[in-house]
Amino acid sequence: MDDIQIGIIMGSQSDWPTMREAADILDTLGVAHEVRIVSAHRTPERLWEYGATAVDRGLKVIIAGAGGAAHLPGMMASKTRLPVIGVPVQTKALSGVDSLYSILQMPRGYPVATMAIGAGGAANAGLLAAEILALSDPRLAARLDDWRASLSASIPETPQDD
Ligand code: RP5
Repeated sequence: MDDIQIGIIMGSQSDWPTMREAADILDTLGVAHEVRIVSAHRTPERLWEYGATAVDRGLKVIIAGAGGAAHLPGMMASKTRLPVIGVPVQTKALSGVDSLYSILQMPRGYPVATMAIGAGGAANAGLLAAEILALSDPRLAARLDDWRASLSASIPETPQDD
């Protein structure tokens, strides 16, 4: 694998089962990445440090997942000009709609590319990050094309009985 260009961050250890989906897809595509717990509320200095150094460390895209009052993706977008992809983690109380709205409704000037709630959203965050890197990496672009063709080929034309 090449230099680490994608950072996956999440607000809590409890987000990892969801955010692992992003890491797994990047592993499948052979994209180097790092994974960190960075909480907007519990470790604000860690958040600030991560955002302040991300460009100089060579990161190109940040995937940020959080649940509930999910301020991590937006705060990270306020601290770095790198593209931030937000993943709303599903919550027990409000099923992740709280996470979704917290991440989605950014003020003009500080975009966060917001994915769907939960594991599917995390997987898509990994894919979107890889697609961004593939704009300037033809070998990764070829691997993505293969992955997409393989997914397409796995879908049957007709439904089967159980
Ligand atoms: C958020 O609070 C985290 O992103 C997590 O989704 C949620 C609950 O965190 P824990 O109480 O499980 O640590 O900050």
